[in-house]
Amino acid sequence: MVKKSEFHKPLVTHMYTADPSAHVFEDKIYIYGSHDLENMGLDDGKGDHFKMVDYHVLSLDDIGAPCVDHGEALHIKDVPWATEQMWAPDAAYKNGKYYFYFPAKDKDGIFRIGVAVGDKPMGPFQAEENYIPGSYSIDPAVFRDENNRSYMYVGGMWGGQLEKWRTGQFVPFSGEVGMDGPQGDAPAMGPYVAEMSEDMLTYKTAPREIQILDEEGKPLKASDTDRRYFEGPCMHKYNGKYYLSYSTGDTHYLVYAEGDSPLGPFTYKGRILEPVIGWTTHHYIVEFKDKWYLFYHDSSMSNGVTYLRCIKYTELEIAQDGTITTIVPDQD
Ligand code: FUB
Repeated sequence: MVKKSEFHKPLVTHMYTADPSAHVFEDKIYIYGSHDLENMGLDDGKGDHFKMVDYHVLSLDDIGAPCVDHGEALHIKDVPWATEQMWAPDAAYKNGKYYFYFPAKDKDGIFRIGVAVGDKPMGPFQAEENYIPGSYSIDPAVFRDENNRSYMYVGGMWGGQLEKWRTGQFVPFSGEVGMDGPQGDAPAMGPYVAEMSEDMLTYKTAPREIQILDEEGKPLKASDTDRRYFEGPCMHKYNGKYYLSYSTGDTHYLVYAEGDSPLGPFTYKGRILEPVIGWTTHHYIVEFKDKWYLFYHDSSMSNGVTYLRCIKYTELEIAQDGTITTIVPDQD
């Protein structure tokens, strides 16, 4: 079954926002996302036109309530190791502290994942001196399981540099964007997952690749661009099963896969959101007051400019067996 999205208004209109993650802290929904800036540049296929430099935290007291902008929570000038491109972030809470996770390029132009710590869900956050050792690529998403173990999912193809790490070492792009990853019938790359250490500041285990399988138990192929992983991982748990959802990038779908462990493997299940206005699609799935919501973005507020996006949300229908009703976004 397919349904149309219900809430299709930008969360805020005084600035461009993107890449939402959403968490229920202190009985409100806090939204952690990117802050898009005008005049960021031309699209070179490597994502260089996304030149964001800071983050604002947003919150909703309730569904349908006005969205509050809590102001700047972190700026790149306060992150000692970062040089540019503060992309999709996430946040987590543990033992009285809030942890804000974000990707940025280091002094060698390599995407790393940083962490900044605060006392309140809206920040401000104090960045650690260095990035998380052993971290790379983009789009961190942290999931805390019921046994209190936390996992970080990361990875973005092309501009997000995931395929540069196929050998375990950073290998610069050889030429055309998109040609350094697996091709044709070869297994597509998956996102990477690492368990977080007790203090939430480092990885307890080295990042390892997640397998996403088709209905026959075979790895999705690189050529299967409607279903294979591209970027923007998110993890939610429903009735004891784990659901990895993500963007398919150049085919512009949000899709999901089901598994029995937070480490995978996962089996492809279906689509969550049909393509939105704009190139990128990025989301987060969160439960609030016994209902489920999809936070996502599109480029409607800028009439389609790829890097000028706005965060929106809508209710998600999830059946008892975990099946998610596909949403068709409003095209305005
Ligand atoms: O905002 C920059 C990048 O665009 C994000 O990291 C990706 O997920 C895509 O939304």
